[in-house]
Amino acid sequence: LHYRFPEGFWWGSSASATQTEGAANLDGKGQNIWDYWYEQEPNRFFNKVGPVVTSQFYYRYKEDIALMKEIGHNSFRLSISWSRMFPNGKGEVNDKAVDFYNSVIDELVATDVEPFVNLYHFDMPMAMQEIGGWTNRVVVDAFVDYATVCFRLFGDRVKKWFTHNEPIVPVEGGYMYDFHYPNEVDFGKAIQVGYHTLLSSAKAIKVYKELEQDGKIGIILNLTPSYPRSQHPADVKASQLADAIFNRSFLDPSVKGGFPAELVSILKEEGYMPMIEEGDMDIIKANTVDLLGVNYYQPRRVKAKENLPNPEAPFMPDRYFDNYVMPGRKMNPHRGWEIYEKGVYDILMNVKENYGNIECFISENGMGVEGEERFRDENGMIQDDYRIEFIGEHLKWVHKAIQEGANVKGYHLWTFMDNWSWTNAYKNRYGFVSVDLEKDSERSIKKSGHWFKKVSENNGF
Ligand code: BGP
Repeated sequence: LHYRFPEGFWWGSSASATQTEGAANLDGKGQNIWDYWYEQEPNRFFNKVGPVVTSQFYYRYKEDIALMKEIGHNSFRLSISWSRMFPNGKGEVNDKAVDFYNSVIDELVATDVEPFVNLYHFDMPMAMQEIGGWTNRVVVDAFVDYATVCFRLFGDRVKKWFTHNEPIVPVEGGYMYDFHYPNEVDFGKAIQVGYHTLLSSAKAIKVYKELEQDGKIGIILNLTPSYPRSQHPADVKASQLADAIFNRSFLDPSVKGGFPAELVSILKEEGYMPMIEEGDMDIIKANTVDLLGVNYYQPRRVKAKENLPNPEAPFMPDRYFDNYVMPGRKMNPHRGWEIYEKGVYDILMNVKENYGNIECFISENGMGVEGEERFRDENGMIQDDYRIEFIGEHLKWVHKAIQEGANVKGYHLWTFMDNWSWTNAYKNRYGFVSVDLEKDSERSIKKSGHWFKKVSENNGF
């Protein structure tokens, strides 16, 4: 073995409710923003495939959990659907949802696959969006009530909780760059949404601690390490600003209990400070995470604006920097994302050095590929050697970070099985397990799944 990982390393994968469950209008589930958006604008979605056509985890979770075990998972992250638990976002809990999540959790525990449970994965209940979603503080309290019910119902068996997955994404997608509902471009709302999401996380953590359930609670952040085009001070400054806006905006308050000073000063200067109530900052300060999930897909390369920003134009971060495609980099052509394996090491070392070496793990990393069916061999197995290479090359850097003292506890691939992916629907496939939509969602383990089993069994490769 060249790369041996610490004893008890978490090997597994992650997924989310909207992307895998299906049964989107069954058993009392309320609509969430994805169900609604698809109903309104199916053309936005690749091949017009909507969130009802997913991997049918709702019906097939037993089979799926057996497959997880078969490919060496000792842990798996799922999300609970807020709108399944509370069809109106608040009020009466839906008993059928409670039964479903109880059964899933029991099955995972019985199979020795530890459940990691996330509470919010981009899936705002429509009833809450109608009153403004995360722009409205009432929704923060509704989320905390929902979280509290989940802790009470499932906390006896779930010992790893997460408040949010990639909270910057609904900010960017919903209020800056038009790829999540409500797809408005409004930087003031974007900031308020980001702030309220973070506050909801701290408040949920507070409740969790008060319940003394003997588990850990964290947040999952998509960290995109920022690299300047050159060492020219303008490029370096642009890259630092991108880092403050897209990484440290959530990383600093989640781990250190306060917002980065650069971010606060630019928001003040631009007149975009969110509404903060008295006492909020104390809650944020006192309720930081125990555990940090790091999703890593791609770096961010940044250069200074060639033309100075127009001071009259409404503020958007990209008024201060340009994203920069570095020539000659390895790309994933299906997703248009750069593949830069060392980025994962840079993040982990940054967490070690600047964030108190908090316990962390890779909570997502993966490679979406279009048209994988063409790699199916005569025995029906998808020969995804490119995925094995992708995972292996990232794991080498994770291993190096651990050797150098980073407190990294596990690696979860995005994702367990091919699933429905926001506006990209089923275009890019990410799973260890393929889902054949033509054949009643038949599952089959890809070559990478068999490879991962060995990695997990040997605790290295
Ligand atoms: C992350 C999300 C996942 C997943 C993944 C792949 O941002 O947490 O939900 O979708 O990215 O991205 P995509 O499906 O857009 O290719």
